[in-house]
Amino acid sequence: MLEDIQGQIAQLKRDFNDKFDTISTAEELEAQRIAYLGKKGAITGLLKSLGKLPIETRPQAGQLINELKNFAEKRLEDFRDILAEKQIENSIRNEGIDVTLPGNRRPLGRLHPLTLVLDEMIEMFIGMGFSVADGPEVETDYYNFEALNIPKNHPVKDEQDTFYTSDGFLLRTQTSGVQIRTMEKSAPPIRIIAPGKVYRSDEWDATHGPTFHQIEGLLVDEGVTMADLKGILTVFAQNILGNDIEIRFRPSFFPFTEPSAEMDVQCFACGGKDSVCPVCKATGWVELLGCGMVHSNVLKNCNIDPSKYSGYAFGMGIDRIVMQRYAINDLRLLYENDMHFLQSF
Ligand code: 2U9
Repeated sequence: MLEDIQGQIAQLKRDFNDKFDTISTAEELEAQRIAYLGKKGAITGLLKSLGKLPIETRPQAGQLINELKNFAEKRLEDFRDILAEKQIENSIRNEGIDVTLPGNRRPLGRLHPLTLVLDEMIEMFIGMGFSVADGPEVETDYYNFEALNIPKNHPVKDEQDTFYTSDGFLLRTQTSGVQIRTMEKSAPPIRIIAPGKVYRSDEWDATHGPTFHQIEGLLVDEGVTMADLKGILTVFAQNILGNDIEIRFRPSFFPFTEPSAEMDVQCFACGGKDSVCPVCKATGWVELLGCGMVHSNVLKNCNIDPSKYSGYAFGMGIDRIVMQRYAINDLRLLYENDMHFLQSF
């Protein structure tokens, strides 16, 4: 009797194994499970028939059938994993994705040349004890002009024509409103720089545009003189252009400073030696910035007593310095976001 059962088990195992050759889907695998291990399955049936066997054969037959059952369960489980793997492979093949191809690299960004130079200058002034102040680019006439001793109808407003909104605001032509607000809020000593974007109603050409960048500085304290101003600007020029650079101050006029001056540096293109140099137009000098002692009217506008305090201020355009530093001959290159151009920095 035991031999009969052993024969049946061996046959069942062969059938069970052979069927796997025809299984290729999860549904077919489930049908296989039901056919052998379901309620009416072949292995389940064999287990149920144990009761009809002579009592002495039952333990050994039971063990053999249970071994078959465990074998079948394990084989079904393994095949489920194989099918899942095959399914992933198929879907990758059908979608046409080659996972062995290298990924798309995102190009690494870098700082814009204007930012590079601006950051370098900010570092320098921070090193000399200045703090960075910030303010709005959309301004009122008061903070951009009137507080700076530029009354309505002053001729300088022609040179600094800008963009006006219909409700009485304007795009700032200088960052000076930042310093006015700082003076309104805090008492001297004040030592700040105001870097940022400014606007003028200019058409684009190689050296002009409706937007450019400035850095302005302001120091207000007791006993500040023009000598302090010359000292700090000389150190600044030496830091960006080298210790051997020649500097000169020329008298000038700004409504917000008195006296006013412009600072020139020796032409760094020709060193003053080229009689046809296009950078200095053969003068040997290049204008770097404007400066002066803060006008007493400006101090008064901010409730600072000009008989007790004095201050100096300076302002310079960054774009022109960037163009000189990197030998860029057209301002528009700084604003076109051409990747070939920007990648060279
Ligand atoms: C306050 C008082 C005074 C800032 C100054 C200049 C001279 C100057 C120009 C340089 C080139 C602007 O970018 S540019 O066109 N600026 O020449 N700016 S003094 O004077 C101030 C600022 C704020 C309260």
